[in-house]
Amino acid sequence: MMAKSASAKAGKHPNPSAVAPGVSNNRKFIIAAGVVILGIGIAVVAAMPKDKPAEPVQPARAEAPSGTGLSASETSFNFGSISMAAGKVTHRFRLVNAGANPLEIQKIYTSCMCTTVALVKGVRQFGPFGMPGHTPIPTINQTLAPGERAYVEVEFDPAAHGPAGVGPIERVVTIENSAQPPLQLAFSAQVRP
Ligand SMILES: [Cu+2]
Repeated sequence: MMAKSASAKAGKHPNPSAVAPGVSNNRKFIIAAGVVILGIGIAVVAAMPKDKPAEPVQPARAEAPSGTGLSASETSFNFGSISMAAGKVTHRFRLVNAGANPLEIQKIYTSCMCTTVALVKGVRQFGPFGMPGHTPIPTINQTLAPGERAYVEVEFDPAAHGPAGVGPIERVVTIENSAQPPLQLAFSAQVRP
């Protein structure tokens, strides 16, 4: 029985003594193939983590996680190509209190004297305010109830820096608040004469 089944596996070799080397070679081949496959597997796994570390860079932006505190519709805005001759440009960022508790907007200000920012809450407007050190930045202490919205209206004067202001620009407005570290909203533009 044993010899018959062994010869069946070994194919053409009818002599049981000749079967043994063939089986042995098959095992060697299977082990060798297993080692190669394992090696490929290790190489693939070893290669994978190289791609992974790049990803955690993504969530570093200023946007608050939804459901906590002060959240903005966007954390940056691009005016695109704008002309000094065409004058000032404005953009509104929408704010919402995404937290469960009331929060206060304490101060808002800009990173440069060419930019002003105002808080628009319902029919009331606070500001425009400019850059600390250049203009006074008063405390406004405006409360936003949970779910309540407001707007931050930014105005940029591309001509404020004169001819030197041509080219790419980036400015930041800062919103100091009671819920979290200051929220920063950026805008950019390509200024042409
Ligand atoms: Cu400026």
